[in-house]
Amino acid sequence: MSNYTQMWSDLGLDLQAHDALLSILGGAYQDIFLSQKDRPEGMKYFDFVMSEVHGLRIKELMDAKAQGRMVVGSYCVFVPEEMILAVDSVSVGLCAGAEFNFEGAEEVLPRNLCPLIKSAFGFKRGLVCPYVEASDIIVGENTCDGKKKAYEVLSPMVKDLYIIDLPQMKSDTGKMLLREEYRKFIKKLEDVSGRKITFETLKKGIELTNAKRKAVKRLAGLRKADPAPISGLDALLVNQVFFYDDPVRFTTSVNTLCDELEVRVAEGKGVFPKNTPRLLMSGCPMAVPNWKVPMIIEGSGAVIVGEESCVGERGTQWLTDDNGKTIDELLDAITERYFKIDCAVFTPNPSRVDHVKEMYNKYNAQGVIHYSLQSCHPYTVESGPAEALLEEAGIPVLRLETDYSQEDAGQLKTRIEAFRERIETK
Ligand code: BJ8
Repeated sequence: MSNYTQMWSDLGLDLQAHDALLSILGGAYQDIFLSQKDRPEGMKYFDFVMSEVHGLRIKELMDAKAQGRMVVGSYCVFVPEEMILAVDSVSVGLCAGAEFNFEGAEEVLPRNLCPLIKSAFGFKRGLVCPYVEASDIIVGENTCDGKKKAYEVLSPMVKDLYIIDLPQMKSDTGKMLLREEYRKFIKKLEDVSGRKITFETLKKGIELTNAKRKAVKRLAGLRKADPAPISGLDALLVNQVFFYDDPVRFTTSVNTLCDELEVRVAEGKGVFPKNTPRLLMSGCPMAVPNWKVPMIIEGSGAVIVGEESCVGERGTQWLTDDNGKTIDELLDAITERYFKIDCAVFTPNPSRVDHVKEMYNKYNAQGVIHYSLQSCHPYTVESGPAEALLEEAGIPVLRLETDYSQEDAGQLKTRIEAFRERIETK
């Protein structure tokens, strides 16, 4: 990596802590990703992105800011990237997936909060995330109680925290609330950026975001093949980079990767032998660098063939209809699109289980691993009924609840191996 010390210092990072974080990340990446066999050549681009995730990409953000563009950070797939692009701003995902500075987080938050929230606070309070520090606006959202209340604590720590209120039920009034909130969000973006959203810029924002989604959907479709042409770890990485990278470059790179995978599929080549047990992941999002469970699964002789998650298909499966003729019609289409997201904060939330079933069949999976982060009430509570419904439909389920530490790695491995044996003998 080039020397970005001055840039990090200008952003106010704690350089020593940041160096320590990068060194842990680099080591983990080497062990988990670069040690995989028969990786597609197209993953080299994503290796490069990860090697420069706090370097070149941040430099790009700083260059964009110098040209008068805003950086907008967010923690949830309910924040419409289309709108951020429509004011010529840069959208970055901020969800943190590492157990870093939890002591610092626990000084201002309860200990028994989900690790995703604690990680975001650990990064902020430890001054190690250049994305947070580069953000002109950070967008929070009223989803789970943990995030909703934690944003109150975060607000005085950041430059400009804006909250989108979200409905909790898929009702007509819920949809009206979402539409109104998105209208207010447009106003906020316009006020801070000093740019007006026009029909043309919003349509362009939709097209760019849809292109990204189409590319990752194409990648998902290729994972139907047996042998799997790409590991679940690498596919997860692509879905993680989705939130950070330049949208046009990301789309091109995913499509290049897909071109290569199409050849692999045609030639019957894969990263695991044919008939390797195939698993679907479902549950909480896995933010960078939360790779623990996929690493254990694929190290245990199974392959992950899909992710029913916000870092995965829950976040990307729907396109936004771009046929509207006015800004209002485009806003309606955006609202329709986002209102379909079946996050467990909604009650009831039946379409999520339907989607798991659909993915299970589509990707020829043999079992589902339901993944909940500890203290995540929405997904942990939903996991029981979800398991019952899936098992009733003949779909084997393993429910896991874990955090970002490595302490339970041995126990997880034992349970995952037993589950793999169960689906192999089915
Ligand atoms: S749309 S899943 S990205 S809220 S894991 S913080 S729910 S306690 S991340 Fe999410 Fe948006 Fe929903 Fe998706 Fe709370 Fe659970 Fe923690 Fe979570």
